[in-house]
Amino acid sequence: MGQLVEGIWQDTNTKEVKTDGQFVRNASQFRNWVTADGSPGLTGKGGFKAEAGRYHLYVSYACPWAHRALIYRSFLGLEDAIDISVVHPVNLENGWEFADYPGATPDRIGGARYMHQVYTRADPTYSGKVTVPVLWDRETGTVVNNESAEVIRMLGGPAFRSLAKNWHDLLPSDLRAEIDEINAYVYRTINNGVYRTGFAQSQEAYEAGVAAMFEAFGLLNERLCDRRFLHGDRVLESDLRLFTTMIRFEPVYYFHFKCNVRPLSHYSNLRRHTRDVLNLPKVRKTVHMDHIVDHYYLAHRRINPYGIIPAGAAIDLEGPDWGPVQLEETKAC
Ligand SMILES: N[C@@H](CCC(=O)N[C@@H](CS)C(=O)NCC(=O)O)C(=O)O
Repeated sequence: MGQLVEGIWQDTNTKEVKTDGQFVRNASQFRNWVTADGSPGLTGKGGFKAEAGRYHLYVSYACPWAHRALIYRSFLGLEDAIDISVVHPVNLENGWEFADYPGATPDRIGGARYMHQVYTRADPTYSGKVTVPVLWDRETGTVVNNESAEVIRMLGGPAFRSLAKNWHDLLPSDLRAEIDEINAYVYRTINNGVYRTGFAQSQEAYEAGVAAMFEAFGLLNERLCDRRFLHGDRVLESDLRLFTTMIRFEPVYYFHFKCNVRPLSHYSNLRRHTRDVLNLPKVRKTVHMDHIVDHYYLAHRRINPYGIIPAGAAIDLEGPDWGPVQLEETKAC
């Protein structure tokens, strides 16, 4: 997949697979925060004041982490305040690229051909992975933050509140501890768990990943017996973070990452939760299944060398299986 080494792109391994075959994700490096007055946020330096039209998001429609940011932008009505550039879904030896594909765009800030040029524009000696999403600041010409968990806290937090046309509190303070706890568990077992399973290079690492994931499916399925969303009757941050993985589960992770202990339909409340979130109109318009399917099956050549797309990946999001949930389908346990 490649990475930058002191500002030079190299098509080399990112060393995220350890000697025991376990995939361990590298930490994101740009960790500044946009704040209401430009003072420093939780980490990094200050100078990033929330202003309409100043910030830009680089995303892939395929990527579950970038999808978090896209959902926040749509859900909160930040489209006019924050514009986007969308990469081609198939990142090969040059990493993410701005190229022709339905829905993809040029680099709207600097006209780069590759995403790694966006990183070196921010830091000419950057070393590390070139990932999306990236929150870019036009004014200082740099990356503010490339960690999706923090980007969504910024977009949903006080800094952008006055710029959001449809502001909702997705992180109510009375539920904050519970949300943090669920997020950490879902990240470990599901969001990152699918990668831990799919990128495992030993039987033991694969089995550990898949066992933890399906145990989590069981627990969440039970939690969702008597409530529509993870914390009750309104969508909150943890629902949206769970969703970006679960919407990719049937078409991609089940086959491609061998997350196939049981079909998702076995976990009827969890599947219903995914449908419920999908059918929020502001969420549905952020889901681009063509980008998702092409990315995983065509870009991950090490685990799918011939780029064969399995027949079961053709999921019809417009069909009855993924339409709005009828009340009688919400089962109490
Ligand atoms: N921790 C990052 C992870 C982002 C990430 O890994 N994005 C993937 C796409 S799904 C990527 O850009 N990968 C390119 C690479 O690893 O070279 C976040 O959540 O923002």
